[in-house]
Amino acid sequence: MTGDQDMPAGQYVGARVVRSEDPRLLRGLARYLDDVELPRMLHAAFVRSPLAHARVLQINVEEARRLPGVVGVFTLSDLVGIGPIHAVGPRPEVKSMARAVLADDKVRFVGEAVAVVVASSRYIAEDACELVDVEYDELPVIANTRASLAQGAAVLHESLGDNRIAHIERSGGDVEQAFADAAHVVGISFHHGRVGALPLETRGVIGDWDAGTATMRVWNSTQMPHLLRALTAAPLGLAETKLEITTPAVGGAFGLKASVYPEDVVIPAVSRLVGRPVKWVEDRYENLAASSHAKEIDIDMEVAVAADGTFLGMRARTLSDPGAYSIPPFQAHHESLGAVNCMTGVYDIRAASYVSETALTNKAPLGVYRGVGWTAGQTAREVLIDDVARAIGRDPVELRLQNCIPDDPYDTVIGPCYDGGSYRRSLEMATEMADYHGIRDRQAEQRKQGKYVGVGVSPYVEPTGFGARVGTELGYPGKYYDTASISIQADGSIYVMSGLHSQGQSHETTFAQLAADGIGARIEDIRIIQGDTKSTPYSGGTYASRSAIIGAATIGRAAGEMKRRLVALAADMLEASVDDVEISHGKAFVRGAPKLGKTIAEIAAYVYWGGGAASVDLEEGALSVVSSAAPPGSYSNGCVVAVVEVDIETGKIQVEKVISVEDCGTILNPMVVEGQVAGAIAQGIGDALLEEHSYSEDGVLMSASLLDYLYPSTMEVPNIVVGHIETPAPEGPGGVKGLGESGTIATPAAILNAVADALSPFGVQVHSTPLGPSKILDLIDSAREAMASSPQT
Ligand code: SMO
Repeated sequence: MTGDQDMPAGQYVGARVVRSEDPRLLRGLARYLDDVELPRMLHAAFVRSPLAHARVLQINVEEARRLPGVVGVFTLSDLVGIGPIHAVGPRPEVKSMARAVLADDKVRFVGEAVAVVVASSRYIAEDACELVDVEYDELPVIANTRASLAQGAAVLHESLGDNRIAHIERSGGDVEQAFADAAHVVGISFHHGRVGALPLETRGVIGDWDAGTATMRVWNSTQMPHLLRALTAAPLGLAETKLEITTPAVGGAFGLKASVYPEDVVIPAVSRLVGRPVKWVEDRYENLAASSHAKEIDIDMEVAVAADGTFLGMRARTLSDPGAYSIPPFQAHHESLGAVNCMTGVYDIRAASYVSETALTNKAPLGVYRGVGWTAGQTAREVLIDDVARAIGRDPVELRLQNCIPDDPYDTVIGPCYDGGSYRRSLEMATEMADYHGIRDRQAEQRKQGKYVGVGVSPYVEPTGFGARVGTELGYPGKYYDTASISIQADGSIYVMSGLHSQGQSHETTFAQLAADGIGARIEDIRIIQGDTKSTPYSGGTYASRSAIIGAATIGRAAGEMKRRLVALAADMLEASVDDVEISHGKAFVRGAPKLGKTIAEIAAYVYWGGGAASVDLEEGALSVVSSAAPPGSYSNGCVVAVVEVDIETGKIQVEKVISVEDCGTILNPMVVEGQVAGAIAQGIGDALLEEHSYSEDGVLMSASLLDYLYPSTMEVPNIVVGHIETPAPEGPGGVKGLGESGTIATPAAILNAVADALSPFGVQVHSTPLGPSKILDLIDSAREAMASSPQT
């Protein structure tokens, strides 16, 4: 282990410590939001727009109000002083927006909340929604970004002037010269489809206004309790100290729960109005229609290549479809900017430029979802590189290795400064694990037997931690301080409090590993408290693969300080010099005499009850530590290889094998890393082959149920093989880099490349996601037609 001494090497970090969450989760004992029952609790349901774009002329709620069991029906005009939710452009090229918490004079996408009913049961609330009569005047529907930017297009938000909500440009190196010098220029127009994160548990909110203390208690299945509090306190008209957000067990989030939604404000607001707790749990239609969608983007990308295959330069233009609203904290431009932030990947390209655009449409707002931006950018680039290899007659792996950056730290020309990794080694290791050359050798024979097997590679770099340096490099300048606290109770049991909140990331296990090693405590004495805004110190929350880095930095620092205090106290009790005292497995002792040591419980009792700390400064001896850190963030890297077989009669794609070599620096727990990688790869498979939110030309959501929105199951996800490389982060903490999104970032390109490789006898190019069977058959058909009409055949 290298880097920050805040995190000393110990016995738990790096080990396959069994997840302490699992007994609870696997036996159905975890308490999720919907398990929370409060006395006198009411239930809410939302009236949602069936139209994509319309003026709201009138909302008649009288009949709904008369239904027995209904306690209140509220439209925006009833929510006096509530909202709006602000999405403030983080830079001048991104327009700011304020979103009303229920429809104002217009609805702008199918599923937008127009009114809310509060009733004694969800059933009655739903029935009452049917009785709310909304009079609409339909407006022209902006169905895609082309229509959005067309002359004379209907404008979604008049206050913005037009629909172009963000336009960001950047250039590094002499791009003109690079393209002038090129022997080949190969380009791609790539479309990444609109998908959703689809957590098993949908969103949910409970509001409980406490009139006596004028305090709002909220339960919310968010990824970022403090950030949600910061962004909803003002719309609710409350100080942050008067808004308490408790996050129960969260059943998956993947970015979908890292945005601020109207319901996050409306439910607490109506609880205050009716003076009773109100619960709303999103149903699956609402989840598909009105929770954030993700990743819809067009990418034009071209690469300038020298005669010997050297990449000289790259240009990209992205145009993302963020739907109807910019939603905080990440906002509408996030997809479009993320896709170009990574555009040079693991390649040594000294000239690159991009134009990143975002144009509003009448669809559900785009939010973040595992690998946001990077997925589409990675897919476009890696598919383009396979196109280049085919165009100039080179092996795609060999061409990549020729252009790959060395494993040392590397500054790209368009922002990201990688802190060193295993860019080459991971590509070599992954292709070796996949038996890449063996597959190539067998391909020709298999084709003769009508078996179309292909292999695709996708080396990646993934920004992690959203840190003080990396955030700035990606266009989000800031420090992003996070905090953690550790306190020891009189019996020696230890609270570790973190505002980071797990949605499956195993915080209770990995944070306990970090704290136990840092303090010298027994892991079983540690209790992790996470997420709750009242009991845990300020934190940005868990997104952008930041929990490992932030946890290692903040908990590592607090644990180091706690250890120093325990050693000082033990030295006092043992009448020894602090330099001679060490602490391990919950006991402090003079080196060489462990039998005579003092347990942490004995030290704690000495402090709290024993009138102790006689010769130790009380402040130093206090067994409660708060630490704060703003680590720089990092870049993980690795390589995904996919092997597929395509049935050219049915168009069905079977993913035979996925291999992922993952370098996330110092590994906290290999089992957790493997779980993260496997889950992300499953989502990457869904992204590449199955998942798509589609809208009709008049803006109706066609993928409004799980019969229409396809997602991967065990039948589509093969065994996943993970290889580990550990290149510690040079800037700490403890060499940890963070991971969790690489599978979603890199798998789609590996699969698309494998499919194009399998179908190379037909000359098929694969330039969009998802790749359903009918698309495959169309690609084969049109390739066959082109071959039939071409003079070469
Ligand atoms: S898309 Mo993730 O929760 O940063």
